Amino acid sequence: MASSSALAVLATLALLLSPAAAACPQLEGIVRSTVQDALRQEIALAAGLLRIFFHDCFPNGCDASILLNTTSDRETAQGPNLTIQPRAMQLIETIRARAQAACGPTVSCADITLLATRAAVIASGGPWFPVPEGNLDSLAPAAQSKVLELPGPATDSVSALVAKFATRGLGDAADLVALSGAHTIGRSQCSSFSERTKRSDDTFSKKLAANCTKRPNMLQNLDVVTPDLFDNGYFKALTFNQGVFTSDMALVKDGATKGIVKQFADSKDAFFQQFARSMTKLANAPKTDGNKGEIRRFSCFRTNAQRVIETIVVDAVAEEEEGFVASA
Ligand SMILES: *[C@@H]1O[C@H](CO)[C@@H](O)[C@H](O)[C@H]1NC(C)=O
Ligand SMILES: *[C@@H]1O[C@H](CO)[C@@H](O)[C@H](O)[C@H]1NC(C)=O
Ligand SMILES: CC(=O)N[C@H]1CO[C@H](CO)[C@@H](O)[C@@H]1O
Repeated sequence: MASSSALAVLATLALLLSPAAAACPQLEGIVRSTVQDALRQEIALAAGLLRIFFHDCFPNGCDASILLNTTSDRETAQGPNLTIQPRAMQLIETIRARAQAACGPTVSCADITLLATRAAVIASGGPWFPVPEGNLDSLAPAAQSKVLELPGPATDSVSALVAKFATRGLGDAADLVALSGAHTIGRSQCSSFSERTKRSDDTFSKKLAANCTKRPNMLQNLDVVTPDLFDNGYFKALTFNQGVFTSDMALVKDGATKGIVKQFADSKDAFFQQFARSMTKLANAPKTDGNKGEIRRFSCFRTNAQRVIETIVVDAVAEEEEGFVASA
């Protein structure tokens, strides 16, 4: 009796804590093993997932709108998009297919994006953080005006960045500094920091420029201390003036943020605590029209309606072709 009511309490707690886990008990294991296997093949996928998480949640809340890629208004064709990795997008879709095979269409691509990003942070050595579940998948890409509000690597000053982040519920300078700490496992194309290397002539900038001249398509590590490990090496590098982006260097120069950079360089725990808080805030970024949408059932890359239209078109073409063959 006592134990069955204890079980009931536990079951209720589990429901409260995690609706997705209740709908699909295998989900967590599927996410963890798929992400770990993928990172063993290609460690840069962790940075790719973080990038997708950020670019999905910042414009209009976490709704997997960035993954929709069949129409010309897709977000990956707009603005600051060059660092969205197709293979990281594919990893999210692979998890969706596996979760759906195990549990039916119970988990959205938006939730999978959050869970996969957290799994990648943990697999790289970083902290766990709570994420909201039950996010629905959007029926269309986010408006271009919202996508263009994403911060760029080169152009924004610290005060402009803090103001931008504040519009998404991330109003503390510590949020900006901690989320920039995702660069601890980040990679970048040369074009994203050519501005910085053109304007500076210190040894580090010269080395960056020389590497890019030699191999223009290389991916530069953003944490030059411990590139594959989620730790506070990025902040240590900043204190040696070895930040790759102009916006990285600005953090260690600006009065509003340099003390926080120093604090995180000195204490991995301080960084992890703030990073976890800020990631949860970003995962709860505002959605203009509330939590509206669907659970994508066929692919994270298209809405269910698009799939139905495509199927009708394909069937119609197939019938026409059959008719053609029959009459030939
Ligand atoms: C959408 O993205 C996936 C993953 O990158 C890719 O495999 C697919 O070809 C893309 N589809 C279109 C229409 O661009
Ligand atoms: C430039 O390339 C060399 C050789 O790959 C590498 O060891 C070095 O760390 C790179 N420099 C920077 C600043 O990343
Ligand atoms: C990878 C990708 O889709 N890049 C696009 C980013 O957006 C610009 C326009 O802003 C396009 O020209 C690129 O093709």
